[in-house]
Amino acid sequence: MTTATLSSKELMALEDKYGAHNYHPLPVVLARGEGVYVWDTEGKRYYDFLSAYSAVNQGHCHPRIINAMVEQAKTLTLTSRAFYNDMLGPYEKFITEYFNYDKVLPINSGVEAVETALKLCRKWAYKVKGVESNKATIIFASGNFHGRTLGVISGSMDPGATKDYGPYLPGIQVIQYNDLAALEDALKDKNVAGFMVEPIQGEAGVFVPDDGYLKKASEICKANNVLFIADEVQTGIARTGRLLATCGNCSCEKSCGHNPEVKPDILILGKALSGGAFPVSAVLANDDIMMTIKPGEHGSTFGGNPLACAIAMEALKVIEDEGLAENAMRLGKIFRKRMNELVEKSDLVVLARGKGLLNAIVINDTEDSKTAWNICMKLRDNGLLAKPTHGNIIRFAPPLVMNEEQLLDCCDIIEKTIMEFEA
Ligand code: IF1
Repeated sequence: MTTATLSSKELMALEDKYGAHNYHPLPVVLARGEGVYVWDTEGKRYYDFLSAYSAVNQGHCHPRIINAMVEQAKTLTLTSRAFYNDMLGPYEKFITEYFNYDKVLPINSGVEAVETALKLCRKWAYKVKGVESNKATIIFASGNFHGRTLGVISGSMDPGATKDYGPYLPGIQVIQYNDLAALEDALKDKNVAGFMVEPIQGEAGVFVPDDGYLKKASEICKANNVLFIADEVQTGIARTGRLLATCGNCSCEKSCGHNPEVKPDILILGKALSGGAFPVSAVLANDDIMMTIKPGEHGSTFGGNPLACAIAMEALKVIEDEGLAENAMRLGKIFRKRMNELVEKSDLVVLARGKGLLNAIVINDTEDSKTAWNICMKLRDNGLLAKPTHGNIIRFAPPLVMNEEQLLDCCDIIEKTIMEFEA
């Protein structure tokens, strides 16, 4: 099937010569994907344990999503929002009912949705809460990752993401993640308009907060008339074993967004909203918040385009029809059990953590060591692709269409690789 005439080595050399050096990829050149698998240019098959940072939850090239994409691409792709299009209304009705919000603001990339949420929060602060002009503050949590724009990195503590990009946007304050007292304290300032938080911090190394943290944090926000803004770009769409990570322990079977443990005032989605087929993101909120933005006050050429609408609708239907949240929940438990056994057996792996199929293992070495990277190279050789985060942490996030047999096979590969490495 693969028709590439260039070798992996040649293709990597092209990227090195002609592309900006803003990435340092694992040396493998992928040419094809299907379900839980990807193939390199030489035809070697791998389990994908990154899923494009949880964008490919529905699996690579899901036939239903690709079909919706192709059919819509043949019909109408872009009108801009200067005119109506016949896909946007149906999509908006579908997604707002799916997640139980009054309104959606459709946009493209994850960070654009985060920016949209920040702007919406500020608008609400001035028009509804009554914060004095230009005084609004939004609270971020330490260790956050919300994307790459100047606005968003202004709330980042990661030198790699921020260094030499100043001056930064004012009106952002960072508090400790997973610290309710810090939140209570920050919210004493009447100019605080919102609290932006990832239900599980992905980039920080799959850091799961204490049970009850999100619920309590949202209650503190409510009591102080502050918007609770959930960035579910990475954790959302079934990844953590629920439709949303903020669904907590709600037992609603369909889309547990109908009866969540925590209901964010503003919900941010991206990545798997398209199953990885196309950049599609969304901001959801109720009318009292969303209606503060008027015509001409925010937008994007591609936001809400018919192609994105068709893809996202199908991608969300696949999540439900294939029971991917339940599958992620079930397989996640098996995976962590196996990884915890590995922690017992191995001196190299000190900790396994996560929820659903968003997991990580912590390697027994310093943050600046190459050990995790070298393990990922060996995993690659053994047919499984994963990437270190923060030096000594390896994130494991396979497509949610994985079955138990495949998962056990993957656990064997990881175990074998770690044991080889120790030997
Ligand atoms: C890269 C990390 C993951 C996100 C959350 C917003 C965005 C992201 C919670 C922005 C994006 C991506 C970006 C990607 C790497 C990846 C990542 F390691 F950098 F942190 F997933 F863990 N909110 N995360 O995780 O979405 O604009 O990229 O669509 O290469 O920067 P985007």
